Amino acid sequence: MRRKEKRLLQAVALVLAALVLLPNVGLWALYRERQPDGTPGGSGAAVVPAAGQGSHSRQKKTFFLGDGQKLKDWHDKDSIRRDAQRVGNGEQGRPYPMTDAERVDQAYRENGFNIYVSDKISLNRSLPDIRHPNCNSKRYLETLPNTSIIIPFHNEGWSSLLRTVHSVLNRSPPELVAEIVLVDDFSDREHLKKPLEDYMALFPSVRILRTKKREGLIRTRMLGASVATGDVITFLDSHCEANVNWLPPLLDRIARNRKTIVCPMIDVIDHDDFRYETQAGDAMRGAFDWEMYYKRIPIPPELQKADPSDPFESPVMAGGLFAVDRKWFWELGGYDPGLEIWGGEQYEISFKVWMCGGRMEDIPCSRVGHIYRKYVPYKVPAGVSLARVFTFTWREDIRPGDPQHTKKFCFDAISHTSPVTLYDCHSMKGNQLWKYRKDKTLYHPVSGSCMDCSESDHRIFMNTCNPSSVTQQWLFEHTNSTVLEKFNRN
Ligand code: LR7
Ligand code: MN
Repeated sequence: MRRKEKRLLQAVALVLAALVLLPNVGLWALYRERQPDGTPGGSGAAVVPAAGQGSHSRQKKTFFLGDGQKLKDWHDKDSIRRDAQRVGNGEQGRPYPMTDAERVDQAYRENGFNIYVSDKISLNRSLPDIRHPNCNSKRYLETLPNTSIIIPFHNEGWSSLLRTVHSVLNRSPPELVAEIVLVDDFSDREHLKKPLEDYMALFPSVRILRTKKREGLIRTRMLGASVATGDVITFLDSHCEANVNWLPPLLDRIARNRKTIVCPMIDVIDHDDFRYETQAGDAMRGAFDWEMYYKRIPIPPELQKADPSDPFESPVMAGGLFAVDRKWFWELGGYDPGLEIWGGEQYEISFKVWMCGGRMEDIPCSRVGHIYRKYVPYKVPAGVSLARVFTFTWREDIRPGDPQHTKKFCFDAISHTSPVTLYDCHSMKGNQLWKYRKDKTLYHPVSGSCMDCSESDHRIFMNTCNPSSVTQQWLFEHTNSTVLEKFNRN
């Protein structure tokens, strides 16, 4: 009887121990799954050197995650060494010494950046490694998903497009690049036709697709995504330069959690002299203002990572440069195909990923340069509206016109007796600030008067506030009563 009990106890203890300790099953696996971050992006903490490989060993070290997944140093040391030795125009991301002849307006006209300068810089130019020093010692999963790299373009410059492709081929482990898909959005420049096809024939991993009419960047990206064969799809703009070891840190995060969309840090390639540098303030979170304009705002101190080279969450992405698990992209419904030409899609995908149980991260150890144009060079077909796709209707200025608020005129008043005029909205309140009052008058704090309507000719002007005057009573339709009540209480 007692021996039987003892055996039973032993068996129970064994099962419990197995549950706790065995990799990939039981409590440990459960615990791992519940860590929202997974293990830190290949950083030292959860990593132990494999047995028998002392830290002084000169050979490539193998590292294991706690559950036996191997980690490796993905840096291509040879290519880094070769890059470091390069000299010449624009090498090491240095500014090209522009001459007056290159400074002319004509150089910018077709692309919004200086194509003369771009043409003078090697397609294989070297870039400065401006990553945080900790990135040098980060290890990523030895087995990573591969990716299709999708590059939409419309009338892109020859050298800027080719440099994008070259930088990807030069700085990505070949086994991780399933293909590069160039998707031409109905360009009409000659160099993007046969010459591009002949050139790219030299690179077996590059495919060219073309839309049948001008689709805009969103549907063009979707066309690329629809033919992609990689586990992951990575989108780039057509005037980018991938920096050292940019790809493994992105794919590693997706391998650990397939619902993570990851963005590299976007560096600035100057549109004049092509120097390569970080954006002002470098690591910031994505945000947007009341006009739906994309902004970058500092990370609050309490959310800053102990190691600034670790991935951090961002509410919205800049839009053009990111990697996403291919199946997850389609589970999210891709992009809304009704989005025209340019804009808005970065919010759509960002909102969807957060609302559907995914997450979005910026990856400081992955850096890609982007040419920020001086102006938009391409035409938007007639009849296509680029109106922002989302609007917030509650403001303290008043914008008459269509309900989408695409017209940017506001009611403006300059004095306590002046006519009410329409003026370009400046969003700085002041003369365009109106207060809704309980007595249904529209009060203008700057002039100290109310909006009035003349009974004879219906012109609108400012007048001393008189709540009992019928010509100062305004009917508010579609009001947000919660906001109004709160406002009136204060
Ligand atoms: O009709 C078009 N068809 C296209 O194929 C218009 C553009 N394009 C291509 C174009 O060649 C380029 O490769 O689409 C890509 C993006 O167009 P850009 O470079 O004119 O746009 P941008 O750099 O000003 O735009 C930023 O915001 C856009 C909003 O729709 C997209 O999300 C871009 O991808 C995005 N770029 C970035 O996020 C890079 C960082 C800049 C920022 C912010
Ligand atoms: Mn761009």
